[in-house]
Amino acid sequence: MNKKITLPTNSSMLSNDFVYGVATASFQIEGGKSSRLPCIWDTFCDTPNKVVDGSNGETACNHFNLWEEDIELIDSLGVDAYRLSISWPRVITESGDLNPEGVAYYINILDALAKKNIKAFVTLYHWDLPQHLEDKGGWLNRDTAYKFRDYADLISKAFGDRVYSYATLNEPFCSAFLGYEVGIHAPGIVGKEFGKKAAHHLLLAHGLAMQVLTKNSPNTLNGIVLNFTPCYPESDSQADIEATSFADDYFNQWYIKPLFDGEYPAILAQLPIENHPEIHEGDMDIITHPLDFLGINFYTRAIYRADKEEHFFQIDPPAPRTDIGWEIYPKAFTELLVSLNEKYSLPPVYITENGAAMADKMVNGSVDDQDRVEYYQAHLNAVHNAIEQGVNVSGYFAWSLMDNFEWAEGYLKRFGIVYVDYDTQERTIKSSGLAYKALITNR
Ligand code: GBH
Repeated sequence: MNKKITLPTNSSMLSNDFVYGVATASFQIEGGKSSRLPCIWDTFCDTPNKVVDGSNGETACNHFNLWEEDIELIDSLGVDAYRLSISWPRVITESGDLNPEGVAYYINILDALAKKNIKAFVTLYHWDLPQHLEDKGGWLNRDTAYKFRDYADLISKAFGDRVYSYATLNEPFCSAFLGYEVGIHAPGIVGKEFGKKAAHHLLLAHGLAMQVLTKNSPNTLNGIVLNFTPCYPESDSQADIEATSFADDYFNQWYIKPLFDGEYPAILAQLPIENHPEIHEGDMDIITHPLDFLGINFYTRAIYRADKEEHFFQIDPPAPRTDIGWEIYPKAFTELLVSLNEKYSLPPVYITENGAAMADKMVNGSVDDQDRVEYYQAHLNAVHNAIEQGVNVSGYFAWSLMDNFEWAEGYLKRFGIVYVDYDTQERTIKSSGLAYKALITNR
């Protein structure tokens, strides 16, 4: 039985102004490794026992060579927009100049999208830091923020008016915490003293890039993409509630509060001094640069209890879960959007990622992923409910266009609405892709 994705007939999400898109990221799909500089994910993949299946981004979905047919595929889904990221090590040389071949690659993509009237949502940093910058300390080195500004400056000038929206960073939480505190993402650095320092340099990089984007590209929607995993207490005991609030400040509010309020959450005072970021005078003014939009990525929630030694303890997610083990809890999506809207004066919000890994089976040439269709249905309803409660949501992107390199999970987890056979590089639109297309085209 083919389930449909439906929304109430009066839903603003059925307006033609609401932007529907699909999203990808450079390292996860491109391959084409030999024509760019090495990045931290190349190094991480080459380090034993970091990526579950021992894979790497050398070929990925071979989008570096197959981009033309992939744009036909995107167009065939009827979407209004495509969110892609630029590989910094593909477009900037080690001496900091533009690499003309790398730039031409993306200009061809942007021009092909324009021909099809597909809005380009460009993310400048989706985790593929040039390795030569990591060799000088990466995001622990304040100078990397200025290197990022220079890259944003050069690339936005080169792209001219081809871009609809720029996001500076994708999910600085992941770069800072997963990359420099627990080390499960590149560059794999471990230590509580590093995470918040990296986070501050990332946010500084964001603010500096916003300054040049506003100047070079005043007509694009310029902003940032943050991920949120809303925190819920296991019980209504005071101790569990306090532990949960600490976790929320540490993982979620840490990245949004400085953007709007110009300060980190008050729990900063409870962190040992050696774990503090190094904040220079004027940094917070740079970080609070006004945003044209806020991108929000949502996948799941997390449940916490109080702990004797640590500030909080995250319990195993209850069922139902996706194939990557994350709980399916769409209500948290509505509650997140409503609570952010209460706490901050938000610019228009775009849901820049939402989706699910499912254990897809290719049977007789098709993938009937009704579980993923249900996930999309429930989460689109959740966005609709938030809009009903006053949140200004302007668009929604499915993560992901196609199955791809799922970071530390390698190619084992599939998030696509299009199936990828990695042996043949054949793409097959899944039932979820067809249902998404029907929703968009029948508006
Ligand atoms: C995004 O990261 C990325 O932008 C994208 O590249 C990636 O492919 C996609 O999502 C899918 O992973 O341990 O239960 O508390 C999302 C990263 C997902 C990190 C949820 C925190 C918490 C799950 N976040 N995760 S749990």
